[in-house]
Amino acid sequence: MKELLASLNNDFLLVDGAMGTMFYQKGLPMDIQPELFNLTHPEIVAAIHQEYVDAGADIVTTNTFQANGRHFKHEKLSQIIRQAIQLAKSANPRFVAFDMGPIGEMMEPVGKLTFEEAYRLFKEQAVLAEKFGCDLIIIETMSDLLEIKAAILAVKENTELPIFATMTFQQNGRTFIGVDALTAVLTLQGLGVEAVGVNCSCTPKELLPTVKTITDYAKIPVIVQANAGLPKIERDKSVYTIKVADYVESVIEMVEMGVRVVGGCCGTTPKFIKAIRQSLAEAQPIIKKSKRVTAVSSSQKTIILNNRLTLISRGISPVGKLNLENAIRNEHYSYVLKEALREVDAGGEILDINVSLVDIDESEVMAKTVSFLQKSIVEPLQLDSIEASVLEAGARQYAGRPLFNSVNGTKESMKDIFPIVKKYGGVVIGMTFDEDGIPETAEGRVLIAKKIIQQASEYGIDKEDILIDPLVLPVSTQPSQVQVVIDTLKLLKTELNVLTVAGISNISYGLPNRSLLDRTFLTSCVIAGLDAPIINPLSESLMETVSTIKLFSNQDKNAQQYVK
Ligand code: HCS
Repeated sequence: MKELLASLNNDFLLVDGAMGTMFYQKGLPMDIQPELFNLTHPEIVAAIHQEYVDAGADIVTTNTFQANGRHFKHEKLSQIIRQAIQLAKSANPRFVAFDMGPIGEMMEPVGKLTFEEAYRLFKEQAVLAEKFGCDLIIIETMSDLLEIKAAILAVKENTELPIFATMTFQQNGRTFIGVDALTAVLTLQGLGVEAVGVNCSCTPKELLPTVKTITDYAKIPVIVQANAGLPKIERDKSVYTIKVADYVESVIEMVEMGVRVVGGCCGTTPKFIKAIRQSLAEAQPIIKKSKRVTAVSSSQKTIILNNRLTLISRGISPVGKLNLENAIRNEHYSYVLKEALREVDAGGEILDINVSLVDIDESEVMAKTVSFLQKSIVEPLQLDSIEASVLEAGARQYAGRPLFNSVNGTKESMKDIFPIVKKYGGVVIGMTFDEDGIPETAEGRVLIAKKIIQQASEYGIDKEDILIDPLVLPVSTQPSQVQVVIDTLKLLKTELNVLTVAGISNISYGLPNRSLLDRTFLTSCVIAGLDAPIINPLSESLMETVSTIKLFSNQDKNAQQYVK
């Protein structure tokens, strides 16, 4: 493992090319599961591995693309995986990667595969792969962020194996179920894989824009295994027509973008791998500085919160909403969805989900709510609970990069919440109070913010993955509150340069004409440095103010939204 990680961090790693294409070229029958060839034609599988090693591949990939429990009973699966790893080892490569492809059935709601079942099947494979001695796992050809997440968690929670994770993008930059490259790279690297990237589908040239997005945002090594294009039928035979030299030319462009793990996918052969090896001999690995942004995602949409006003919708919270409370309690998720849609249609860009009610299993309801809402809602979700177990239940099944609401400066909260934020790779809101309560001064609140950021770094959480909440108390009971919040926001910007979030309507509790107070407060906070107000987007007057702020801050180019 150490040798692999050292090469990964300092050098190029060359992965092999296609396996299926090689079977086709060697005339093996195409109407049986190719994973069975490990048992029926071991000499051919071994010879293919050897050809790739001879061509210069550092990593050979086992013939196990769909060696999973959906296709094989456990006993047979175990035999196949054992033999596949032995055959790969027989070629004496530097590293053997266990190949883990999609289960072969669509995830819910398009198909019937549940997250738990996918996890179970991936776990079965991963445990066998580690037992029989592979060096790493390449999870590949994934289109669904939830499926690849199930695979990553299954490998990480049940083995010690490093993971390279690749998804398959079409020329339009999305997987065939709609995941874009930015969302994929942010979500997958958040989940703690060792390398992230793309494989299959397009030629390397067609993949260049997708790869550019990935190399721009990846904090970890990037892997690309492109196809030799799409096959054409010539004289009843399927052929790939791209020339090796053209393929390698685009690979070199990718290397210049910072890609350091390359290999081939469908249509590529040892000739391609040999040519890449030769071209890498003259290239220098580029260790690129990635763009550091604060970003949250659903499976189809990433919001980068830097340099813009982002509206977090109060969203799904039963407080003061009896119908919603009843719906959550009785698990009427279609009602919950209806409420959620009202909020996002009104302009909520990130949707808060809070299901804390007495007498319910909050974790279970959080998981089900997230699962249900994300099938219909494109906006990223903010998981809201003070319980780490509830946040984890939501994050586990979330197909994206969640916003966690929240951690605070108490030792207990940081100890409980940070591991969840790190494991599931989200962004977290840090509330500026601790064991001693809420400081009365801006300086006191900023000190807690510093403590939160410092402690988060011990868990490997970067500053850009934290939003600080200066805490808003009602001005009716805390007359100096507005000034303290404004001063805290200013200090958070000047001293910590951190992004900020605040619940706007807390200011007006207990007073008449709340909307006027909220609007005025929102404007003042944004001028002081508030990035992400938590608001009720169904309040028309507040949304009018938002549109004014967007116009004045030049986020509404040519006043297009304002004049609507
Ligand atoms: N790695 C497999 C599947 C690619 S889509 C193969 O056949 O080479």
